[in-house]
Amino acid sequence: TVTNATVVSTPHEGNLVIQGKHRLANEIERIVQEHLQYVRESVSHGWDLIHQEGEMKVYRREVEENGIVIDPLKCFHTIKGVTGHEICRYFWEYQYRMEWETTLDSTKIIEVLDPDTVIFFQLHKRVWPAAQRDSCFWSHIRCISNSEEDQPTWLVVNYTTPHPLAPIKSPQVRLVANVALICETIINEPPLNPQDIKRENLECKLTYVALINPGGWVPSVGVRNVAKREYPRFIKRFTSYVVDQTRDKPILF
Ligand code: 16C
Repeated sequence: TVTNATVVSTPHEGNLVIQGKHRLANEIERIVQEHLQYVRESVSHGWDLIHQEGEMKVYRREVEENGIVIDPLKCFHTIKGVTGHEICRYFWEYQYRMEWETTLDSTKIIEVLDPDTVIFFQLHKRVWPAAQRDSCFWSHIRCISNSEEDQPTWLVVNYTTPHPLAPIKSPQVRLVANVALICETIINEPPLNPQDIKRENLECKLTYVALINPGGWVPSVGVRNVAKREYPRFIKRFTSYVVDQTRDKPILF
């Protein structure tokens, strides 16, 4: 029996699955919309370009709250040979995470809310002399169709949530994350027949935003140095990982 007011039907292996609206559906909707707005805001005053390499540009805004660094970060990149769906899929899927994530000790899924939404519990590498951080967040992948002709926009949002299976245990400190990866696919010199699109015709425009609150005091200079080094390293490593993984596979539009 479906008791919730709103139900959606999704095809799964040829059957229709009726899903009730889960407890986080409204929050997810709100946060996804916020990111879609935020991604359109340009980086102007207050944003510093902290790293530039080829097509990649990483910006941050220095912000502190009660003496704790919570600098928002925005990264733009263009990657040849992959689609936005591929980039988002590899970022969202649990099975690939430890192959590209270098700042984690562990990751696990503690709940599946629907086919596109799971809850992760992660243990981050310790940055000396600060206490080790962990995180618990819902992770949602979504495809947004703009029009019949255009390629859809894909996005993944990772957003902190409490969970009974992930109690906060000292000495770990729980960080607060609000991260989004938003990708558009561009088809260059499109062949007349869409079936003939090759990887060389593809380009993915990626925007990555991270709003991280370390959840407790950490020396600001240290955090800013780690962030300046680690975000560009993550973007480079993760995107080349996806390029390598998909090179000889059929294109996932
Ligand atoms: O978005 C990324 N990864 C996703 C899947 O894991 C997910 C992650 C969200 C949490 C990101 C917070 C990372 C802070 C961890 C601090 C440990 C850094 C260890 C470095 C050791 C060499 O969305 C990709 C995330 C890429 C993270 C780059 C690191 C940024 C450091 C920012 C400083 C935060 C405070 C540190 C407190 C000690």
